[in-house]
Amino acid sequence: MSKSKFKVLIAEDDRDARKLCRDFLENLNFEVCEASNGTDALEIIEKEEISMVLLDWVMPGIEGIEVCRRIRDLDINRYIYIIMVTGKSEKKDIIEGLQVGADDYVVKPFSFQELKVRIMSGERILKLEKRLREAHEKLYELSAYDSLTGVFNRASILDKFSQELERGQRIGHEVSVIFADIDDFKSINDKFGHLIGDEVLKEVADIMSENCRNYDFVGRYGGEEFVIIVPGLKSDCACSVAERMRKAVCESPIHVANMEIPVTLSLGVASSKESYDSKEIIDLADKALYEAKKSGKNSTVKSKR
Ligand code: GH3
Ligand code: MG
Ligand code: MG
Ligand code: MG
Repeated sequence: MSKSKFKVLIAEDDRDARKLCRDFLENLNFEVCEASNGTDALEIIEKEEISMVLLDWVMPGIEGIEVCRRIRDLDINRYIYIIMVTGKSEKKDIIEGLQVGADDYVVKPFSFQELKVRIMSGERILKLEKRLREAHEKLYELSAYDSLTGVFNRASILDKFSQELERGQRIGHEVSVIFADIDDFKSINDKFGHLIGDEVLKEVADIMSENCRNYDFVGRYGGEEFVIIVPGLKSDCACSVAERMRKAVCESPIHVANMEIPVTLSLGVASSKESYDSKEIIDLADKALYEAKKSGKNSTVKSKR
């Protein structure tokens, strides 16, 4: 049988009981960690990717019930399945254990047969949770990124822009935006075909991503238009970023399918100095871009408001 992907923590102060549980879990192919008190248990949970905890109640220092409470207060993006395994067997104990967040409750002395089926039921929940989390991540990717170029799509780049504007306003940072449009892209399509045009779009998106900092955001606004959010930069500095991108694109032809395709960009830059309204700033960057087109393309223009 292959090793289970889930790591189980045994939090139990009795050494012999811990050893018995470890052997038992290893026989079931789980990866196992041990803690002999609540403090160590919490430390391990913070550091390691623990999926399930077999949690004793009575332990020196922080007791199991408090450990359980604190696990549920953790800000983590996966589920930890908790089985209280304890000598405390009164109804009120069981109620309290489940109330603070245990998923299951096993009273000592227990049979390993019983523990096994309870662990299996926990494993079913964990597998289900993992599948849901992965599906959720996949959906997020599909909904946030442009499927052709891999950069943010229009909706999410506008979202990022609003978030960055809000953050910039809060911490007193200017946020600049660059609007970039491929020059005469229609004629690239006409001359080389739509599929080659698609490849050019991907290459241009890659070049733009390579030429900004990793806390900048590149997005496809539509067709052959891109938006780059540059937080913390005044518009003059953002113009330098825009110029760097422009030069990186135009200085050597783009290679697609053994062809060399010369590509140029026109860019417009505006910043939060002019407005804190995202639509207004984008409109200003768009107007600057229009100026760049009017004055002969392959250039960067800063908004002059
Ligand atoms: P300008 O320099 O004024 O920007 O001229 P242009 O030809 O780049 O601009 P125009 O708006 O006339 O044409 C844009 C073209 O981009 C037309 C459209 O077919 C093409 N386009 C839009 N989206 C895609 C896409 O996903 N793939 C490809 N291959 N072409 C696209
Ligand atoms: Mg104990
Ligand atoms: Mg264009
Ligand atoms: Mg355009």
